[in-house]
Amino acid sequence: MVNLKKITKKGRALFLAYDQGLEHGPIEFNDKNVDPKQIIEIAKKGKFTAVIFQKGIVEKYSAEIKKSKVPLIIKLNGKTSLFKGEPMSEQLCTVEEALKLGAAAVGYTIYVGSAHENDMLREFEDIEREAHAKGIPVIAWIYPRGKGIESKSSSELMAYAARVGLEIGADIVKLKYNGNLKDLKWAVKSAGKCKIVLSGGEKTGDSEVLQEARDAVASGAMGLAIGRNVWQNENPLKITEKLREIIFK
Ligand code: FBP
Repeated sequence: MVNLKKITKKGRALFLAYDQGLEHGPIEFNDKNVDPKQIIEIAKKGKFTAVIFQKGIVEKYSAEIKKSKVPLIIKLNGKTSLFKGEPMSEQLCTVEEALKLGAAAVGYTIYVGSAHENDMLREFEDIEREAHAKGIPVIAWIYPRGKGIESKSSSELMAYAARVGLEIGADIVKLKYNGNLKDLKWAVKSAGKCKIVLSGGEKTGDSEVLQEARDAVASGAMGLAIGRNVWQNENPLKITEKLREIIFK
Protein backbone atom coordinates (compact mmCIF):
# COMPACT_ATOMS: atom_id res chain seq x y z
CA MET A 1 0.00 0.00 0.00
CA VAL A 2 1.27 3.49 -0.74
CA ASN A 3 2.11 5.77 2.12
CA LEU A 4 -0.52 8.35 2.97
CA LYS A 5 1.63 10.14 5.55
CA LYS A 6 2.38 13.18 3.37
CA ILE A 7 -1.31 14.09 3.11
CA THR A 8 -2.58 13.01 6.53
CA LYS A 9 -2.00 13.69 10.21
CA LYS A 10 -2.46 11.00 12.87
CA GLY A 11 -4.08 8.88 10.15
CA ARG A 12 -6.75 11.50 9.53
CA ALA A 13 -7.31 13.88 6.62
CA LEU A 14 -8.59 17.41 6.19
CA PHE A 15 -8.30 18.41 2.54
CA LEU A 16 -9.30 21.80 1.19
CA ALA A 17 -10.98 21.37 -2.22
CA TYR A 18 -10.85 24.22 -4.73
CA ASP A 19 -11.76 22.85 -8.15
CA GLN A 20 -15.26 24.34 -8.09
CA GLY A 21 -14.25 27.16 -10.45
CA LEU A 22 -14.06 24.59 -13.23
CA GLU A 23 -16.87 22.34 -12.00
CA HIS A 24 -19.43 25.06 -11.23
CA GLY A 25 -17.99 28.37 -12.42
CA PRO A 26 -17.07 31.57 -10.57
CA ILE A 27 -20.70 31.80 -9.47
CA GLU A 28 -19.38 29.99 -6.38
CA PHE A 29 -16.93 32.80 -5.56
CA ASN A 30 -16.96 36.24 -4.00
CA ASP A 31 -14.24 38.82 -3.32
CA LYS A 32 -12.94 36.80 -0.38
CA ASN A 33 -12.35 33.55 -2.25
CA VAL A 34 -12.03 34.21 -5.99
CA ASP A 35 -8.26 34.57 -5.79
CA PRO A 36 -6.43 31.23 -5.41
CA LYS A 37 -3.92 33.03 -3.14
CA GLN A 38 -6.71 33.48 -0.59
CA ILE A 39 -7.32 29.71 -0.62
CA ILE A 40 -3.61 28.96 -0.21
CA GLU A 41 -3.63 31.24 2.85
CA ILE A 42 -6.64 29.41 4.33
CA ALA A 43 -5.01 26.05 3.63
CA LYS A 44 -1.82 27.19 5.35
CA LYS A 45 -3.27 29.02 8.34
CA GLY A 46 -5.97 26.36 8.77
CA LYS A 47 -3.29 23.62 8.72
CA PHE A 48 -5.13 21.56 6.14
CA THR A 49 -3.37 18.27 5.49
CA ALA A 50 -3.55 18.99 1.75
CA VAL A 51 -5.06 21.39 -0.76
CA ILE A 52 -6.71 20.26 -4.01
CA PHE A 53 -6.30 22.22 -7.25
CA GLN A 54 -6.54 21.70 -10.99
CA LYS A 55 -3.18 21.94 -12.78
CA GLY A 56 -3.71 25.45 -14.22
CA ILE A 57 -3.89 26.97 -10.76
CA VAL A 58 -0.81 25.04 -9.68
CA GLU A 59 1.17 26.25 -12.69
CA LYS A 60 0.26 29.90 -12.11
CA TYR A 61 0.53 29.91 -8.31
CA SER A 62 3.36 27.46 -7.81
CA ALA A 63 5.48 29.98 -5.89
CA GLU A 64 2.70 30.62 -3.36
CA ILE A 65 1.86 26.91 -3.05
CA LYS A 66 5.50 25.95 -2.48
CA LYS A 67 5.96 28.74 0.05
CA SER A 68 2.88 27.61 1.98
CA LYS A 69 4.32 24.08 2.33
CA VAL A 70 0.77 22.69 2.27
CA PRO A 71 0.86 19.27 0.55
CA LEU A 72 -0.70 19.36 -2.88
CA ILE A 73 -3.28 17.08 -4.50
CA ILE A 74 -3.77 17.67 -8.21
CA LYS A 75 -7.10 16.76 -9.73
CA LEU A 76 -6.39 15.06 -13.04
CA ASN A 77 -9.81 15.30 -14.67
CA GLY A 78 -12.72 17.68 -14.66
CA LYS A 79 -15.67 19.12 -16.53
CA THR A 80 -17.78 22.25 -16.51
CA SER A 81 -21.42 22.49 -15.46
CA LEU A 82 -22.28 23.77 -18.94
CA PHE A 83 -21.97 20.41 -20.64
CA LYS A 84 -25.27 18.51 -20.71
CA GLY A 85 -25.62 14.79 -21.28
CA GLU A 86 -24.45 11.66 -19.53
CA PRO A 87 -21.75 12.69 -17.06
CA MET A 88 -18.16 12.40 -18.26
CA SER A 89 -15.05 13.95 -16.77
CA GLU A 90 -12.06 14.06 -19.14
CA GLN A 91 -8.46 13.72 -18.11
CA LEU A 92 -6.77 17.13 -18.28
CA CYS A 93 -3.46 16.45 -16.56
CA THR A 94 -1.14 13.42 -16.52
CA VAL A 95 0.47 11.81 -13.49
CA GLU A 96 3.86 12.88 -14.83
CA GLU A 97 2.78 16.53 -15.12
CA ALA A 98 1.28 16.39 -11.63
CA LEU A 99 4.54 15.04 -10.21
CA LYS A 100 6.55 17.74 -11.96
CA LEU A 101 4.21 20.30 -10.43
CA GLY A 102 4.92 18.90 -6.97
CA ALA A 103 1.81 16.79 -6.31
CA ALA A 104 1.91 14.57 -3.23
CA ALA A 105 -1.18 12.73 -4.51
CA VAL A 106 -3.51 12.79 -7.51
CA GLY A 107 -7.30 12.78 -7.76
CA TYR A 108 -9.74 11.60 -10.40
CA THR A 109 -13.55 11.67 -10.61
CA ILE A 110 -15.57 8.67 -11.77
CA TYR A 111 -19.30 8.96 -12.33
CA VAL A 112 -20.39 5.38 -11.74
CA GLY A 113 -23.71 4.69 -13.44
CA SER A 114 -22.98 7.05 -16.34
CA ALA A 115 -23.06 5.81 -19.93
CA HIS A 116 -19.38 6.89 -19.97
CA GLU A 117 -18.43 4.93 -16.85
CA ASN A 118 -16.20 2.56 -18.87
CA ASP A 119 -14.09 5.40 -20.22
CA MET A 120 -13.53 6.84 -16.77
CA LEU A 121 -12.71 3.43 -15.25
CA ARG A 122 -10.19 2.74 -18.01
CA GLU A 123 -8.57 6.15 -17.65
CA PHE A 124 -8.49 5.73 -13.86
CA GLU A 125 -6.70 2.37 -14.15
CA ASP A 126 -3.91 3.90 -16.25
CA ILE A 127 -3.54 6.68 -13.72
CA GLU A 128 -3.61 4.32 -10.77
CA ARG A 129 -0.95 2.06 -12.30
CA GLU A 130 1.39 4.96 -13.03
CA ALA A 131 0.82 6.78 -9.74
CA HIS A 132 1.40 3.64 -7.70
CA ALA A 133 4.49 2.74 -9.71
CA LYS A 134 5.79 6.18 -8.69
CA GLY A 135 4.68 5.72 -5.09
CA ILE A 136 2.00 8.38 -4.86
CA PRO A 137 -1.56 7.93 -3.56
CA VAL A 138 -4.62 8.06 -5.77
CA ILE A 139 -7.84 9.59 -4.55
CA ALA A 140 -11.04 8.70 -6.43
CA TRP A 141 -14.01 11.03 -6.29
CA ILE A 142 -16.72 8.41 -6.85
CA TYR A 143 -20.05 10.00 -7.57
CA PRO A 144 -22.93 7.78 -8.75
CA ARG A 145 -24.68 9.70 -11.54
CA GLY A 146 -26.42 9.22 -14.86
CA LYS A 147 -28.94 6.80 -16.28
CA GLY A 148 -27.72 3.74 -14.39
CA ILE A 149 -28.58 4.95 -10.91
CA GLU A 150 -32.28 5.54 -11.38
CA SER A 151 -34.31 3.66 -8.75
CA LYS A 152 -31.27 2.99 -6.53
CA SER A 153 -31.28 4.24 -2.94
CA SER A 154 -28.72 6.72 -1.62
CA SER A 155 -27.50 4.20 0.98
CA GLU A 156 -26.94 1.51 -1.65
CA LEU A 157 -25.15 3.97 -3.94
CA MET A 158 -22.91 5.37 -1.22
CA ALA A 159 -21.73 1.89 -0.19
CA TYR A 160 -21.34 0.90 -3.83
CA ALA A 161 -19.15 3.94 -4.52
CA ALA A 162 -16.98 3.03 -1.53
CA ARG A 163 -16.62 -0.56 -2.67
CA VAL A 164 -15.78 0.45 -6.23
CA GLY A 165 -12.92 2.49 -4.79
CA LEU A 166 -11.49 -0.55 -3.01
CA GLU A 167 -11.80 -2.81 -6.02
CA ILE A 168 -10.28 -0.41 -8.58
CA GLY A 169 -7.22 0.33 -6.47
CA ALA A 170 -7.95 3.78 -5.03
CA ASP A 171 -6.18 4.61 -1.76
CA ILE A 172 -8.86 7.07 -0.71
CA VAL A 173 -12.42 7.47 -1.97
CA LYS A 174 -14.18 10.77 -1.76
CA LEU A 175 -17.90 10.27 -1.18
CA LYS A 176 -20.91 12.50 -0.96
CA TYR A 177 -22.51 11.79 2.44
CA ASN A 178 -26.26 11.08 2.44
CA GLY A 179 -26.58 12.27 6.05
CA ASN A 180 -27.35 8.86 7.57
CA LEU A 181 -24.64 7.62 9.97
CA LYS A 182 -25.72 3.97 9.77
CA ASP A 183 -25.42 4.08 5.96
CA LEU A 184 -22.03 5.76 6.24
CA LYS A 185 -20.73 3.09 8.61
CA TRP A 186 -21.74 0.45 6.07
CA ALA A 187 -20.05 2.38 3.27
CA VAL A 188 -16.83 2.62 5.31
CA LYS A 189 -17.00 -1.11 6.02
CA SER A 190 -17.59 -1.81 2.33
CA ALA A 191 -14.42 0.13 1.46
CA GLY A 192 -12.27 -2.21 3.60
CA LYS A 193 -8.66 -0.97 3.70
CA CYS A 194 -9.45 1.79 1.21
CA LYS A 195 -9.95 5.03 3.18
CA ILE A 196 -12.98 7.31 2.97
CA VAL A 197 -13.21 11.11 2.99
CA LEU A 198 -16.48 13.02 2.73
CA SER A 199 -17.11 15.99 0.48
CA GLY A 200 -18.70 19.04 2.04
CA GLY A 201 -21.37 19.85 -0.53
CA GLU A 202 -23.19 23.14 -0.96
CA LYS A 203 -22.80 25.77 1.73
CA THR A 204 -24.94 24.95 4.79
CA GLY A 205 -24.93 26.06 8.42
CA ASP A 206 -21.94 25.55 10.72
CA SER A 207 -23.78 23.02 12.87
CA GLU A 208 -24.51 20.78 9.85
CA VAL A 209 -20.88 20.89 8.72
CA LEU A 210 -19.60 20.07 12.20
CA GLN A 211 -22.09 17.22 12.48
CA GLU A 212 -20.80 15.81 9.20
CA ALA A 213 -17.27 15.91 10.63
CA ARG A 214 -18.45 14.10 13.80
CA ASP A 215 -20.21 11.48 11.66
CA ALA A 216 -17.08 11.05 9.56
CA VAL A 217 -15.09 10.25 12.70
CA ALA A 218 -17.84 8.04 14.19
CA SER A 219 -18.08 6.01 10.98
CA GLY A 220 -14.35 5.31 10.79
CA ALA A 221 -13.87 7.55 7.75
CA MET A 222 -10.54 9.29 7.41
CA GLY A 223 -11.92 12.82 7.37
CA LEU A 224 -13.15 15.47 4.98
CA ALA A 225 -12.26 16.83 1.55
CA ILE A 226 -14.24 20.00 1.87
CA GLY A 227 -14.46 23.20 -0.13
CA ARG A 228 -17.44 25.54 -0.16
CA ASN A 229 -18.36 25.02 3.48
CA VAL A 230 -14.95 26.37 4.43
CA TRP A 231 -14.04 29.09 1.94
CA GLN A 232 -17.62 30.35 1.56
CA ASN A 233 -17.93 30.52 5.35
CA GLU A 234 -17.90 34.02 6.86
CA ASN A 235 -14.94 32.95 8.94
CA PRO A 236 -13.06 30.14 7.17
CA LEU A 237 -10.37 29.81 9.84
CA LYS A 238 -12.84 29.64 12.71
CA ILE A 239 -14.86 26.82 11.12
CA THR A 240 -11.60 25.07 10.19
CA GLU A 241 -10.44 25.22 13.80
CA LYS A 242 -13.67 23.55 14.91
CA LEU A 243 -13.32 20.90 12.21
CA ARG A 244 -9.76 20.24 13.29
CA GLU A 245 -10.85 19.76 16.91
CA ILE A 246 -13.27 17.06 15.79
CA ILE A 247 -11.10 15.32 13.22
CA PHE A 248 -7.73 15.30 14.99
CA LYS A 249 -8.76 15.10 18.65
P1 FBP B 1 -17.42 20.81 -1.83
O1 FBP B 1 -16.98 20.46 -0.43
O2 FBP B 1 -17.40 22.28 -2.09
O3 FBP B 1 -18.75 20.15 -2.16
O4 FBP B 1 -16.33 20.20 -2.80
C1 FBP B 1 -16.28 18.83 -3.05
C2 FBP B 1 -16.30 18.55 -4.52
O5 FBP B 1 -16.12 17.18 -4.79
C3 FBP B 1 -15.29 19.35 -5.32
O6 FBP B 1 -14.03 18.74 -5.34
C4 FBP B 1 -15.95 19.46 -6.65
O7 FBP B 1 -15.64 20.62 -7.33
C5 FBP B 1 -17.39 19.49 -6.32
O8 FBP B 1 -17.56 18.91 -5.07
C6 FBP B 1 -18.21 18.78 -7.36
O9 FBP B 1 -19.54 18.86 -7.00
P2 FBP B 1 -20.68 18.36 -7.97
O10 FBP B 1 -20.09 17.28 -8.82
O11 FBP B 1 -21.74 17.87 -7.04
O12 FBP B 1 -21.10 19.51 -8.77
